[in-house]
Amino acid sequence: MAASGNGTAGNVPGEEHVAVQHLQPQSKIYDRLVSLGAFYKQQYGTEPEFYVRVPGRVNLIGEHVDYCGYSVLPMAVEQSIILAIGANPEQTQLQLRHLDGKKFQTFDCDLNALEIKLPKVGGPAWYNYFICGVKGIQEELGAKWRETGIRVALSGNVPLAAGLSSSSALVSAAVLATAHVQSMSLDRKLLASISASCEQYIGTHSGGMDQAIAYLAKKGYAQHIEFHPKLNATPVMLPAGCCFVVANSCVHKNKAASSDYNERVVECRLATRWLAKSQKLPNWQDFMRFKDLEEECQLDNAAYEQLVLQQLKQSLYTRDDICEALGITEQQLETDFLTPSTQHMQQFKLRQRALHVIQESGRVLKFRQICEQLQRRPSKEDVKQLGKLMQQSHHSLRELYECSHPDLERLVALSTKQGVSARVTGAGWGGCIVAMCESMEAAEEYVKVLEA
Ligand code: NG1
Repeated sequence: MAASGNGTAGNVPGEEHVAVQHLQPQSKIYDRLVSLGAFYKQQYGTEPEFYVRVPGRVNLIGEHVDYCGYSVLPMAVEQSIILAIGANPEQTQLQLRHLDGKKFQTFDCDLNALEIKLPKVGGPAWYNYFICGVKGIQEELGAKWRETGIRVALSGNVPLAAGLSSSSALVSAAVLATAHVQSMSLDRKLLASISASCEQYIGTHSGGMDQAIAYLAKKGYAQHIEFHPKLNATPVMLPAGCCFVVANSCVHKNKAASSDYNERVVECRLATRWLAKSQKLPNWQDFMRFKDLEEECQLDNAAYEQLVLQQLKQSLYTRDDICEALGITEQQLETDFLTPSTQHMQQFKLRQRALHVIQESGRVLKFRQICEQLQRRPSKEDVKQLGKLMQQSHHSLRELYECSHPDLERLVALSTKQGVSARVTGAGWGGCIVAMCESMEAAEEYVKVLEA
């Protein structure tokens, strides 16, 4: 069973279901499946009933916009999480075994008493991501949840804390596996939404990009994923001949162990509320996401940018500034806007964050449009435009969103020197860049330079 690739049509129009496939010995991942199956048998003394595979992803453009309601353009990578699963009706235990047992400790707990433990310092232990997924299905099923134990063996090769969505691949895999054990219908969009909601138990107030691409990726395409008015994915063919290279700075950034990501989420929510008030909307207190405000005020991208420049100042906002302008108390600021990990925030950058989000959302639409144009008629100039959009995205992430890292900058500088357009991919502050090379040969040369 795989949460990427082509799905089978469901019974309900518009639904696309995860395909349940038979193991193909010629498949690229067959060897991984066989060794994971053997590990499962060694651990539990019986064969697994089924496998689940969920890919990591690389986002080509549209960074830090999903939680503001805007669309993104990711694609799946080959690296994936694979689970071998079996139900155990005799008891109600969740049993987790990682193939790399030296790094990832074994975990057992009762499915009726799931608890996600978030440490004060450092990131959560790996099995918490799995628990999120099981909890997501438990909540979805409510009284329909069937008591049965779940045995799991896991193999993963998505680089950790590298912006390639290893955490969401694990959460989404747990959701898919649990849904199948519970004989639920495997509608991709529903499972993607459940996965996005339940990953919030980890404490990161992320959008739904990673979980959406985990379920909606299609071989040979990037996906333009929209969240508004509802989750939707449109396959986008990338320009013929171009090669996208993902390079890891090897700086680990565990989002759940820092407040950087949630701080940006908070600033975006505050900026939205501030702008909504400036527009004298009767319901201005309802707005939390830039996209909803855009729709309400029927703003196009340029008008939105102007609004940000007119209404938000460059310098830092204090708590007092915010409370006074929004007519709220400090306590309301803490309960309505700040998350548990951002209670310490004293100052906020609103204009810079808002500008990035609005401009980046425009770049995603342009990127898709140019890709579609390129399918109709090849043009070197258009390919160059795609590279420019990636460069602008990176510049904005560095300057306005402040989520780059000196080692990422070194990679980007090396790329520019080679005439290759590159940008940080994923949340940033470390992790990977994605670079666009205009031919396979150029990519080979480029990779040699990076390796050197
Ligand atoms: P990564 O890079 O995998 O941590 C995070 C969020 C995405 C998105 C990007 C930035 C999670 C699970 N994912 O991805 O939703 O906001 O950052 O574009 O937090």
